[in-house]
Amino acid sequence: MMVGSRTELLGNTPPECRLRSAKVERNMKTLFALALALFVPATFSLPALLADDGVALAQAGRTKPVDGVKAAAEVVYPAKNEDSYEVDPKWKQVWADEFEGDELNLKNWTRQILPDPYNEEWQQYFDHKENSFVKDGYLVIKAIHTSDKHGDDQYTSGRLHTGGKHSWKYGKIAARIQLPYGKGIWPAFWTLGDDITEIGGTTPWPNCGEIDILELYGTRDDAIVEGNLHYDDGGHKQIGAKPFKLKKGIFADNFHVFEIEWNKEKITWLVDGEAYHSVDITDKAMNEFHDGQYILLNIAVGGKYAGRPDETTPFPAQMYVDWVRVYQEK
Ligand SMILES: [Ca+2]
Repeated sequence: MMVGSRTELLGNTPPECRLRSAKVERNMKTLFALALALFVPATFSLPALLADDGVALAQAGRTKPVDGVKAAAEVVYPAKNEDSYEVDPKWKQVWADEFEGDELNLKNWTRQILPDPYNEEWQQYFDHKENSFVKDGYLVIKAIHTSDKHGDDQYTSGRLHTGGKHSWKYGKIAARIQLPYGKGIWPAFWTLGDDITEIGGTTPWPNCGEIDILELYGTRDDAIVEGNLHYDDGGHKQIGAKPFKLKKGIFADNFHVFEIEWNKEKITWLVDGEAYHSVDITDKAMNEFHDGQYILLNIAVGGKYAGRPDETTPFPAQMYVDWVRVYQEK
């Protein structure tokens, strides 16, 4: 999910300056694009000029409309497919939240408040109960469009984490999730090092390590998920797991189980029990992945990696989480 790219871009300025700089930089970009638009031939479209590099790249990679995007009416939350998850007896469950009852268990989770997030994302994270709540055995996260226009700060969303409450080193970290979909929607199930400065620790990102168990970029393809590792090796390093593509339909159609198996040698990513990628973590520079990590769940909207939502994007974007479980080897 890339926590720290704002810091990376803007260096060691105090947080307040960084927030302001990011906004000022964005406004300057817009003004420049508007001024330019007055003088360039009509073959250049204004939206194309306004798009930042990440979006331009994401769009350039698309040679045809996104596969499988459906009208909101065709996707039903929660889906009714049965939970057939089974775990090998070598694993012992050490923690779980099954999301029973009517309230989010605050002994497990914190609703993070983050009104000006990372990666030029457009949503604001709040602790509003309409953005994250427990109902009928599910944790529901909703990204809500709060105006009739698209742009920065026009959406509220939920970002939940177990930081400061529960973290784990090694094991199997799994969740059964029905994902949101649509252009510019970027849901994730992921982990961060439990000593990260963001929650009051002493280790800045990416030195704390980040394991993306699941990311879906709605702008690219709602049938593809991917995993990523972020760490420090004399600067930010990233290793991407090869993407996993569904044979049929999109991830929003049904619940799927997303998980990693993590030991001192490697991290393996699985979808519905099928292992699709492994990364060796024995390199000395990857010490981040031999320490405690806590779990996060969120829906981002827009951003330089995920593209921008528009009138084709269904809102609210919804993520239903049936359970999150952590196992360790017996
Ligand atoms: Ca449940």
